[in-house]
Amino acid sequence: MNNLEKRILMNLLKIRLVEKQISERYAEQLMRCPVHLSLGQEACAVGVCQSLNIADQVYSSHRCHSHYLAKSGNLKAMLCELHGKRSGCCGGRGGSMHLMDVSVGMMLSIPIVASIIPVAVGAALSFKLKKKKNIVVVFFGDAALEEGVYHEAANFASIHNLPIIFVCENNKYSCFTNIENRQPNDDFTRFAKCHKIKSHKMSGNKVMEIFYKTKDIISSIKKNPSPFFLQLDTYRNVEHCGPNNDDYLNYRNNNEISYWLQNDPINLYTEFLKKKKKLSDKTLDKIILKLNKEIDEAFLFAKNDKFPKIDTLDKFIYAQK
Ligand SMILES: Cc1ncc(C[n+]2csc(CCOP(=O)(O)OP(=O)(O)O)c2C)c(N)n1
Repeated sequence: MNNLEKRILMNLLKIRLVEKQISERYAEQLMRCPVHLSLGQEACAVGVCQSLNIADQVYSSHRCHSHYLAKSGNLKAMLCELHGKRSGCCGGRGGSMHLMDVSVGMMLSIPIVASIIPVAVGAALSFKLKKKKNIVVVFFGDAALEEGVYHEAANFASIHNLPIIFVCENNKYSCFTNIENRQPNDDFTRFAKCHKIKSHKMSGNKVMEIFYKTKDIISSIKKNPSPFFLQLDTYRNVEHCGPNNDDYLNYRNNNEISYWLQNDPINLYTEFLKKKKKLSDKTLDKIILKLNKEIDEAFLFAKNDKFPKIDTLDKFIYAQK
């Protein structure tokens, strides 16, 4: 395994293992915020973020754990945030849907569907005005395209040739409603073409392909600044919101579920490495053990951290000067 392949593997596994532990520990009720897990969607975050520099910026939505971790967000600060604790990345006030770590370019996550998109476009405008060569990436789900503000922001980005990649993680569902009941087809590149934005639709479960595609997009944006729309088709393995499985509600059929589980992004990648004789089961077990140790320590840290002080309740409501 070369360094890049190893980094990608570590990132994929870290997101998977952190979220597995969140779902296993959730019933203890120490984490009291809702959680929208990215299990099954990890390759989108890792493939895109591995192509970015630290000064490139990422913006995200309610399903932001994978983006935060893929952009190297601090794990302890994330888990403290989920526990509502003082050392959380938002001081314990935001919870799972408000992850940010400005020190590594993970700028902001907002759960109001699509509302992050114009904020990210504003950041791209700022890069342009300051003549910086960096890129903004905004991650959102397929339902965000059904909000008018996506179109307003995309139009602005196109007119002003802004250095932004719109990454749509299409997991086919807006909560429980399938895309077939919401749209005439699932090719969302049409929502880019109408704004004269270049676009591409591909699998969101093949991490290396996403990585190389994003690299190409970035080098083209750096030569000739303009927005790009990337549609990544993927699937969430668990319920829309929460740590459990809600397939007993029958809004997803068994064939569909088993197709996507057979195409799990992490299995696809580990199988690829094993086939090339770059990864053995023993090495994989070792990596998992090491990551789980780091994750256990971070959970313990979060558990032992203090809650915010009550007299700070009305602080931070408005930006501090
Ligand atoms: C403006 C707005 N409307 C409704 C909601 C409630 N809501 C939360 S998540 C969600 C579905 C989002 O689906 P998508 O954007 O495809 O992302 P996914 O959850 O599939 O990752 C909805 C409707 C919301 N948060 N904001």
